[in-house]
Amino acid sequence: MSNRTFTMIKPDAFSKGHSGAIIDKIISSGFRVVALKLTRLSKERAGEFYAVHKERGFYGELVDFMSSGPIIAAIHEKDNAVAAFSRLIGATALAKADARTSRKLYAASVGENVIHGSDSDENAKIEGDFFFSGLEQF
Ligand code: FUP
Repeated sequence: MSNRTFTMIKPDAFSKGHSGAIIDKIISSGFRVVALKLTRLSKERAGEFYAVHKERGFYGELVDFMSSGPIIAAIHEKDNAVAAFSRLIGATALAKADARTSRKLYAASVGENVIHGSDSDENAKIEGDFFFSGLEQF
């Protein structure tokens, strides 16, 4: 089991003023910051990141949304990071998201859901590499 996961704090978290509270929760829950940057995704890069969903009906909307404003991309470290982080942010289906998770508190819909968390160790590595390189030094 890997101890790293990858996250993006999404454009809706910024436009609604929740990005600071979301980061605070991540850090106070014991996730160390391995790498973190404020950046933006072009439509092309957003499409590439979510390429696995390109046949889905929501793909165009997802790409437009993810390229609509700033994001924070980060790699975090903690024991059993992928599962622990998924619990912290709450389920994609909001009806199933636990109380006090960032998604339950701030998400407007299944699409505008304020934060991404990797769903497997393999994807955490792929997604981290999509934004950061040369992390061997950390
Ligand atoms: P997650 O693992 O929580 O990021 O969720 P998924 O991989 O299932 O979906 C990726 C992104 O697609 C989600 F962040 C939101 C978006 N999505 C929709 O917009 N509509 C849907 O019906 C399902 C997912």
